[in-house]
Amino acid sequence: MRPGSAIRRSAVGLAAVLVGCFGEFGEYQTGSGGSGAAGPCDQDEEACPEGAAPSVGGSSAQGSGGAADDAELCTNRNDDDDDGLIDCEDANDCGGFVCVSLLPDPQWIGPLVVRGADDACPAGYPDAGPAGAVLADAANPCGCTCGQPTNVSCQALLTLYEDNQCVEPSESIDLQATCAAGSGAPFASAKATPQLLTGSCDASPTNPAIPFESLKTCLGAGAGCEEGVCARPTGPDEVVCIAAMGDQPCTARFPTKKVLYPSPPTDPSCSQADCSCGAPAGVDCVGNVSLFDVCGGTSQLGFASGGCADLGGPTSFGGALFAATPKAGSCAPISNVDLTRFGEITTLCCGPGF
Ligand SMILES: [Ca+2]
Ligand SMILES: [Ca+2]
Ligand SMILES: [Ca+2]
Repeated sequence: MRPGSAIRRSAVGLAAVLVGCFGEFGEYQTGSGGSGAAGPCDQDEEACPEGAAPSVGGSSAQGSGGAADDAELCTNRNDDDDDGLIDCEDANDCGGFVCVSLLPDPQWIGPLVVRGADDACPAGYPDAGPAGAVLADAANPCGCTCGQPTNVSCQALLTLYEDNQCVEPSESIDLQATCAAGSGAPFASAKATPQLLTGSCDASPTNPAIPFESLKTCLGAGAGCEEGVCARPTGPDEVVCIAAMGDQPCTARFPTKKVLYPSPPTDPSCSQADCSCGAPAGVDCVGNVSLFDVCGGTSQLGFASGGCADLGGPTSFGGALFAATPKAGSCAPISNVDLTRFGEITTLCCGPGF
């Protein structure tokens, strides 16, 4: 029985594999983190025979009758028991583990589970992944809000029909608040479709007092799978993350983004350049079309935008305008922050467990 040598060997092997496979993640600590004084079963549930408790949060009690010498560890990318089978390939020893394909490309590592900075890593997720501080409820330390839309104007596409039920279009005119000349041709019905012409919102960057929380991640990523990695199932209630260096977009599988800062930014110094607003959306441009004999002349008739207006017989006009009183609407805030100015950040993308 050489439990100490088993742990030492697996830790060294894992360190080499992680540095080689994950490149920039080589800085993260690898290995089980144990002293080597206890047997594999005491160090890490992976060292025990599998199959009884395939959940991260589950008990580590296996009652297997003691540690095997050089037992297979299921997430260390080594063939620990020298039977030619690595991690998930070693089905007898790693039966509670599954092959999962979770990583969008090789720059990501995972699966990771998140724990408090001082908490222990759970069984099956023995290795230290990225650690640092995250915002409790956002990815970005600079807030961005948008005021109500201002300088809003609307136009309407006026379509004229020869019939009286808006079936046979004859011509179309863009109408705004100033009178546009008409062709003088007769028509029997009309429809005005309003749309937003101009408008904008003022952007307000904020530099809020943000609660950061310190966390660590625990990596469970073995080998022996044709696709993906060998991992202990977490159960659906566990939050599982993947991580990559820098500011990265998240995926549909792991939609919740957290930016992991090496240390909490004490002074984000958010400025106007960090925040802008999208075009107004949802503005109600409903209004009225007025038809004139000539522009500047007397109003001949009017109708509301939206539906078909039956004008009660052949009608012609020399000028028309659209008057709207735009209401409501809002602009989406756009963050322009380059998060990398806060140091060597890591993106965590998190989603439900498996
Ligand atoms: Ca192994
Ligand atoms: Ca093996
Ligand atoms: Ca084996």
